[in-house]
Amino acid sequence: MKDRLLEVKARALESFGKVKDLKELDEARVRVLGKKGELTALMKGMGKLSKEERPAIGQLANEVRTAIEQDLEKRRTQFEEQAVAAKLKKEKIDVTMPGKKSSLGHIHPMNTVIEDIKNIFIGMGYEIAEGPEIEDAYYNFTALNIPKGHTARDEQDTFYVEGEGEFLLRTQTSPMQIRVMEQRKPPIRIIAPGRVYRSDDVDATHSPIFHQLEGLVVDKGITMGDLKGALEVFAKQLFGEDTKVRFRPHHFPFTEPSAEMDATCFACGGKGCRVCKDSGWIEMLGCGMVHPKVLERCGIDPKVYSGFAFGMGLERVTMQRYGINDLRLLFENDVKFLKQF
Ligand code: 2U9
Repeated sequence: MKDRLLEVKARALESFGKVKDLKELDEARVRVLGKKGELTALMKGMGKLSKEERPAIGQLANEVRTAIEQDLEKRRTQFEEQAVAAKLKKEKIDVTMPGKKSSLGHIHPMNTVIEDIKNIFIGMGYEIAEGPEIEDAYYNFTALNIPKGHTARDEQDTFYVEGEGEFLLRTQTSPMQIRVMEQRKPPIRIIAPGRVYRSDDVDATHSPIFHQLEGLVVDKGITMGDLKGALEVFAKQLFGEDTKVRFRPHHFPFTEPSAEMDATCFACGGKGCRVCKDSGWIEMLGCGMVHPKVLERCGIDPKVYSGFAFGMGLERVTMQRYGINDLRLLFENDVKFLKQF
């Protein structure tokens, strides 16, 4: 029995020395210490020993078990330490490496222009009015003195929405101002920025979806002088204090008299350059005194109140301000283009 115990111990320690990982070590452990293990089987045979042999053999058996368990523990620890070392090596973080730069986003140039223009008019006491993009034809045309049959109402210019009544995608933000005049009595000072729609094919200067900003002032004693003064201040604050403006007679159904306002080219100061096609002037917006019929239809007495209004295309202003020559760049979302701003 003594020889067999020593033989089991030697064989066990030798087999533990050959295993390659924790799994194989556990399999070797079971072969020796498991229910059907070699040492377990030997220990079960202890009952056959004489009373005189049992104490010495029993002590040797315990020494053999202890030696085997200690060797197992030593190797288990080695494998676990190797595993930790390998993990640390694999997941090593070099804290001296430069951090990954998270790229910051950029505000779209259109949004910069919209915020700048809103802030200029808020500084002059205007409020912001916003409203639906799907509009009733009444608010988009009739209330603006654009009667049925007017070319602006043609389908080749306007997106109509199928269904009850006559609904469409608004072609200008003016309907919002009609709604305000119906709901509030003067004094009114509002600007209405927003997306508008016209049936146009996309090219360098046209898009079926574009952005407009319109303004409306209604109060007692408002004159064309107030219009020119407010819009001159606007142009100077947007394009610089040296900017000059001029007004050219024009016609809109919703204003009378009407005008178009040009500003001196911000790129050349009015000397003439490629941006302004050597004219020295850039067309900025349309404007005029609100037509009395438009006031009347909203329940505002044109004999007591008067007002002025203006409207501008925001893509146009953005392209002028940043020297962008193709409208499509503003909505193709090319990051290389947008990160310049
Ligand atoms: C009400 C009464 C009058 C808004 C105005 C313009 C002149 C104008 C165009 C500029 C370029 C539209 O984006 S664009 O194509 N607009 O020229 N808009 S006066 O007049 C109004 C608005 C609301 C109740």
